[in-house]
Amino acid sequence: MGYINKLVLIVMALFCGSTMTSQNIVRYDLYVRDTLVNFSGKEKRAIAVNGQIPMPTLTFTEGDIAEIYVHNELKEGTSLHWHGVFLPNKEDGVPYLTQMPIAPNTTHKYTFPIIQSGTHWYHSHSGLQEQIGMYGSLILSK
Ligand SMILES: [Cu+2]
Repeated sequence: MGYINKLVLIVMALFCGSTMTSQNIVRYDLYVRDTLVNFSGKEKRAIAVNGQIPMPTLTFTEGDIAEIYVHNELKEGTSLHWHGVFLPNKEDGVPYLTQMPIAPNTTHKYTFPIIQSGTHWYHSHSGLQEQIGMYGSLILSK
């Protein structure tokens, strides 16, 4: 085998290796629960995810595969929309358009490859859930 052929093989092996190591599966589990907040002397219903408002900041690196498990512990349907993120349409999180609502006491898995970088946000696309706590940051690094 010639020197050039060997070089081509080595370069290809390096390239494939780096491609494979960049395809990390990054998993988050989000537990969606009713809660009460009191910001002004009066208790109001709110929704906490993993016990917090806003929802947890999700961090990914370009090239990752996102796996986000949504555990709906509400008494109503929910959904998550990944604002401004390029993804397969079925993962877009718009109830009755790209999926059915995530039913109470069920788990839904969103999965999509991260093919961009930037600071984004994600939110519920069901009713007024976004306004009462279901919004969070999405950090996609280079
Ligand atoms: Cu949005």
